[in-house]
Amino acid sequence: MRILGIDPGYATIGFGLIERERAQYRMVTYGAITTPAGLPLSRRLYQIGTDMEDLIGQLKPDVISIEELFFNTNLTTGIATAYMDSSSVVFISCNVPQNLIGRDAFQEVDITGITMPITKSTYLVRDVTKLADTVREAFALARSGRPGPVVIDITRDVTSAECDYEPLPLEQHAASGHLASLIRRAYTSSLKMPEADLDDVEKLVEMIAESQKPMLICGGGVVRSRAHEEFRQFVRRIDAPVAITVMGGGGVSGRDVMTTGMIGMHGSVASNMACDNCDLLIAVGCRFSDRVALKPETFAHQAKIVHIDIDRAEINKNVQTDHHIIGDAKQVLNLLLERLPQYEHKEWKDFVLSFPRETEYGESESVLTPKQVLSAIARKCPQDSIVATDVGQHQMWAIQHLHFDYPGQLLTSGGFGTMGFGLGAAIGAKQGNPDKTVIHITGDGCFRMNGNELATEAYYGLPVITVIFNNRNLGMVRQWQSLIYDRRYSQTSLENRSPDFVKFADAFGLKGRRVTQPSELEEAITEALAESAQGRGYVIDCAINADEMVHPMVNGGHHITEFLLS
Ligand SMILES: Cc1ncc(C[n+]2csc(CCOP(=O)(O)OP(=O)(O)O)c2C)c(N)n1
Ligand SMILES: [Mg+2]
Repeated sequence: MRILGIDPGYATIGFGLIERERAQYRMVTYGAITTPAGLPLSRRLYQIGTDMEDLIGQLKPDVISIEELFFNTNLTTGIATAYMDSSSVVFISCNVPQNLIGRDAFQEVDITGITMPITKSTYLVRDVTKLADTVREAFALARSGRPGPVVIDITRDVTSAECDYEPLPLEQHAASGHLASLIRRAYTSSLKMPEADLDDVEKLVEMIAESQKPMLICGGGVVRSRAHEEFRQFVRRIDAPVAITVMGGGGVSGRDVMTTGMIGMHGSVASNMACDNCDLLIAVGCRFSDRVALKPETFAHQAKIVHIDIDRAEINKNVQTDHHIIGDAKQVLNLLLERLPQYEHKEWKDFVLSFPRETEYGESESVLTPKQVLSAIARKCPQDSIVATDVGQHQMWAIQHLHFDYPGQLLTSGGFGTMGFGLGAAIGAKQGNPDKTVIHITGDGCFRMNGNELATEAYYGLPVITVIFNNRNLGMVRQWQSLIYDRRYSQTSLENRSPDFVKFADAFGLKGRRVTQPSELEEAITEALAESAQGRGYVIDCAINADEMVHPMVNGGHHITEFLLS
């Protein structure tokens, strides 16, 4: 942080380094190993640490993660998660002394080689005089253009070497050292924010004028660029319905009357029908993943498709488009807003909004349903609570039924689908947002992966309300086995294999409650909120039916309105 010339933001660090910090790691870590609360934060398991950093990264950029030797490989899942969801995280790893590099020394691993395909860039620092420059460059790279992870691997001798360096305030980094020449030479490099082409903007203005049935997709780029206000105005100005991708949650309020909910595999009928019938589809900061553009050849087949994205490499990658604008979502939307008159598309909107935006699941007084759990959370918890999810059916239910109002309110692993992401994410979110209630929505499968991080939560007093959707199954996989594989269930049942989650919480000194009836929900949430206000986490284990499914569902590779379930 000193090298970066900024206040300690968010930093986590492995145990070993904390111990060695004073003696050896001054250059890298001096003043950096503290959270805003002045806490050094260590984690029990290194992979979950990367999720924490990713999450803090989703909330605020510039996260630093420092690891040592044999933990390096444990970072890879977290790095891939950050890469797929464009989180700006700098990972600093420590390798063997440079005279041992390439000799298969104890715990040596070529981490820069391993992580090259899942980072924006990697650095191996063998010379302490290059360290300051490298750190500045790595942070600039992680933050700039399309955000993403960067790895700096430092040989052990460098971590204990000393040299003089010139502290530079953040504003001067771009003009210093190697970074300055990189930026000078950059043409389209991610170090340079692309400037939107005004002709491209004008062309889209014309296309909007010609459209009778426009539709928008709000992607993760809107969230990353914090362009939610501009996006809201854009929606109003062209009077178009908006579908939201998983990563776009909070880019436009899920409560907004113009939103049709999620699009794609588990998209709402309204979103998927709108996509199928629109004459102009404008996707902002979305990469048309296979979960959205399930069958690219027929995706939005009646529409001209326009892609607004910061990353040129995304254009025409998954879906063939008719027009594109390269640029940061906020900048492009502002340029559009300056040029666009007010439109009205009442008939089209009425048509789209006549389809269901949310699945109506039956309510029951005796059996707990996922919708009842989520409705109780929405009713009882503050509206601005941060929600971190794991991966599976519970993730889809949460995204479908909880409505997110601002960027960073939903924290989830979209691109990589990393089971076990949620708890680290939630702890990271609480650390960065001590005044907000943080809810961790998880499944019985995911919670088993990193549940031991309750220790971190309890030790540092970072209270998270964990809500387990306990269907005694790897439910999402079971759903596929039910619907696509003719009920040939294999390796998805966790029946009689799970711990008692309430006792599990108790083992970490946290309270919990098992809920089997709808009537017990409110009391459990009330108690959880009271515990959370006292700085203690809480676990609610909700027993739901194993046969609950995520509706709607379109099978991968199929046309977007070919619903297996509606
Ligand atoms: C590390 C990892 N392993 C496997 C998968 C495949 N997978 C996706 S969802 C899922 C089931 C998750 O089970 P659970 O946490 O109980 O959630 P549920 O679907 O039951 O709500 C699995 C196995 C994955 N995404 N990540
Ligand atoms: Mg489950």
